[in-house]
Amino acid sequence: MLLCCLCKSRESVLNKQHIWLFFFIAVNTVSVNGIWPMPQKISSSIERYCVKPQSFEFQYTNLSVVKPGCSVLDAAFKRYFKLIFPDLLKDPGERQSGYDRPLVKPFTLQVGVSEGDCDGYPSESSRESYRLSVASGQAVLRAETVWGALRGLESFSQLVYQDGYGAHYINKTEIEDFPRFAFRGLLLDTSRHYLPVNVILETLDAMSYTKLNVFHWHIVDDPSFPYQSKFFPDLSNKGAFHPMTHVYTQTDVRRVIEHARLRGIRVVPEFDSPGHTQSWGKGQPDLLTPCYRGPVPSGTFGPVNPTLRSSYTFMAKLFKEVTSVFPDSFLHLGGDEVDFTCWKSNPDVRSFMKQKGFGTDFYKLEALYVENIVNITSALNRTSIVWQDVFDYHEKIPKDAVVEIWKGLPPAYAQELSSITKAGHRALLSAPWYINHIRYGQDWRDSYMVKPLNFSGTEEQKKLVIGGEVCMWGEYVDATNLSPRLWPRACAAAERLWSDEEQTLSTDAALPRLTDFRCRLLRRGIRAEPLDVGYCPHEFQ
Ligand code: CP6
Repeated sequence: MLLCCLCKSRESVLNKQHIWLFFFIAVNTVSVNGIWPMPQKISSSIERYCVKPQSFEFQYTNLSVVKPGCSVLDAAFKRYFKLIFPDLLKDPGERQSGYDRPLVKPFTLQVGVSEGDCDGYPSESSRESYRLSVASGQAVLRAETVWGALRGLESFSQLVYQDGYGAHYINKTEIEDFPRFAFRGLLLDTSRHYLPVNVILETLDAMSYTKLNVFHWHIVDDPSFPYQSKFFPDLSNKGAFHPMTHVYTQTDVRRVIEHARLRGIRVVPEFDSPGHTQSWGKGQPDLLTPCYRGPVPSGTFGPVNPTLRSSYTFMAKLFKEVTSVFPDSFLHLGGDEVDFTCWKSNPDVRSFMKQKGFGTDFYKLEALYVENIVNITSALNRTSIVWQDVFDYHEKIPKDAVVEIWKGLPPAYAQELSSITKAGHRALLSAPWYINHIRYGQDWRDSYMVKPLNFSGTEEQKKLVIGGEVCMWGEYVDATNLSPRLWPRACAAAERLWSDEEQTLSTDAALPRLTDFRCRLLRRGIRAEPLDVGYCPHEFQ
């Protein structure tokens, strides 16, 4: 006797005619290993089980240290129910009273977490490993932390597939999984264009689907200052594109951080200085360096004025606020692309240089500035991340600062990885993943082929590479095109940063899996662009 996976009535036992139908459905249903990024270890069988929304349940195992009431997992169970059964519009109450309930054997996903905190934030040391075992009528997911359980729930949700008739199945499967790198980031730039909070939240959703775990929020820059500061409200009142509609209020920021937390995503803000600060000057009059044309001020401004005490007291107060709002232990200080032209033109800066004995070496001045704000950051108990420029110009930065590489093609960034880690710094790689750059064709293949540890260095040096980031700079990106530009292209880097390199060497092998995953993204409401000619069973409406 075969049980029917779609039937709702008591006639759920198949007759002979149905068996042919069953056979037809079985051979017409492709069950690919749909998990993206590829788990470290997975074995699956053609034995499959039917999963029905009417009788599917998440449960905490008896031994689980975290129990019902755990904010992270309770919320995740609700989300993943909807993701697993996307076309179920019925409310959960109706599920319980389904008339076929007594006949249908429930399928449960038992989740057990061995050490437990549900109210904290994911951090650089969060363990994200999990084990998942799917057998008849039951699946078991075990993880050390709720963050690992979230990764396992995502994998479980991707194991469930539908046949052409809409019935849901899952194959017998064993998974043992953990990330290759701890830091798997995505940079969004909300200064070149304002991104509405909902767009950020949706991006966080998609990040969790692909196991990216750090949202690097490049929140302010030259064109606009949308962060609404408690201490310095004029920064956004005068520096945002619009003081009311194009700002992130304290409530907005808290929503983003909580949405991210519930998905195991860290939020690392970047307040880039001393360059890239034009918008700051509008609301903080003496912060930027006045540029001179000959002996007179030209009316334009340059980087933050490194010669004034007031610049540092301002930065200290701003960072004190920022670290009280953003709980992450990392703070990105920027430090990239400092243009010395304005400093050179300013007579006060020049006499400060003389007094300090810097001669005409403006890198020394930049170094002094960065040293000061790194110290401010350390005093607030935060780890600094800086762009590679800061390291390249031999400034004194503490060993615990993380250096992010953004320049160059393969040999150049490999060389940079080598020298940064040789100096004992942790390194973060983003140079090969500037996916705001687009070109015709399957450009995700370039991102996929990156080998982050392919540089000359000792094992100790390789351990200092904490991961990488996909960067979506915003000059040509706003809410209209963010999603299709990001997805599925960012998935290539996400797999490179999570999965075992040896098992994911071929882009040709990845293509059908990524094509499948892209359809899943569409099914989940993410506007992911196509990889090539073709169609999805459920296309974007
Ligand atoms: N903004 C800031 C940018 C860039 C950087 N910093 C950038 C530079 C070159 C390219 C893309 C982005 N737009 N603040 C460099 C880290 Cl190709």
